[in-house]
Amino acid sequence: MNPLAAQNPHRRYNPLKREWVLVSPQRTQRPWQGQTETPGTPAALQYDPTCYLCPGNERAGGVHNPQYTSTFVFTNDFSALKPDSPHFSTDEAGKGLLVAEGESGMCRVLCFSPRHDLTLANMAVPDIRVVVDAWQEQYEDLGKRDEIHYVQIFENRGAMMGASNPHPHGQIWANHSLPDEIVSELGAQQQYLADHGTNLLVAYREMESAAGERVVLSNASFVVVVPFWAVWPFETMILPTRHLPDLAAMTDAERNDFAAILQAITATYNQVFDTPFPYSMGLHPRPFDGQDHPSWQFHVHFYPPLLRSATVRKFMVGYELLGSPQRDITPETAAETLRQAAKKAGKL
Ligand code: H2U
Ligand code: ZN
Repeated sequence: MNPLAAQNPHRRYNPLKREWVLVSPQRTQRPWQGQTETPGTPAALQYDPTCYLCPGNERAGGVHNPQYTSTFVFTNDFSALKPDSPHFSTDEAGKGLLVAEGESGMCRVLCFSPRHDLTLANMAVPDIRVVVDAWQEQYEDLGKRDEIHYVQIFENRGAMMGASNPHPHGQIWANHSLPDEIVSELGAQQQYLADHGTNLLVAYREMESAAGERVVLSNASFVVVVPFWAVWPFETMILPTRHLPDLAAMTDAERNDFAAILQAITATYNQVFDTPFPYSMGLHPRPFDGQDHPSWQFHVHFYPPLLRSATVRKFMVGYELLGSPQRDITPETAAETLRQAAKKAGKL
């Protein structure tokens, strides 16, 4: 990394979204008298009679969960998408200004464990492997439907990220049109392959492994890096060590390694400020639209909001809404902090 970048304002290019982020390392000492958050506390009960995700309990609408003993998936009772939603397209007066399209799809909730008090960070790796298998089943089950072209698997962790419940769970939204993030990542990866004859994220992972300064964790099949272009203070990506389009293409050993790296990075996050670390996390497999997408590389994004302590979060406001995203601590400094946390967590 150019030493000038460690001390001076600069912008970094995100080749995966073809956007820029402003980095202002000289700003990390500024005082904070603004909003503080209540740090998350771990759930204390193994079974919570008031939790709508615990086994046997009643959900909205009066359905009872089964006495599940492993993972459990159900259709979201408040789905944002419906499978039978009509397809239509409107463009008022043909001016391209008032454009709308019908959108169909399905939303599901996946409980990672019957235990209310667990999280990915303190689940056993073989139990996370069961979650990985459930994700893969969902990816294929939803993706193979004609009306589904993308399967977005994600987890909101912690009240700060809008998670409605501490019970370990994630969501799956599957829909007909490709979401904007996917359109943007797909376009960039296709263009990169056309221009360079190599996969963007495969080449990027190789560079990061060789440089080492932004690598947080790794195992035989996956590497966790703070992306060179990270926007959130402790943002990370999980990248495979070989070209891997989606979950279905993972070998048995890779699924175990994927489970292990998920456990390691979430446990690492919890050590950064010694608090349950909130985040939004999501899997980005290739679109499931009948095309091959040779340019696409499977990856995972972690977007945690915390900035300098358990109670001070980063806000995406002002210049970030009106100009471009901005960060203070450099990705290299964040990676060093995360490596220290990984050591504390016994993962390095
Ligand atoms: P989040 O914690 O990420 O919000 O996910 C929980 C989901 O569970 C949320 O999308 C659904 C909400 O719609 N839900 C049900 O499907 N049934 C319920 O009884 C409550 C919540
Ligand atoms: Zn529960």
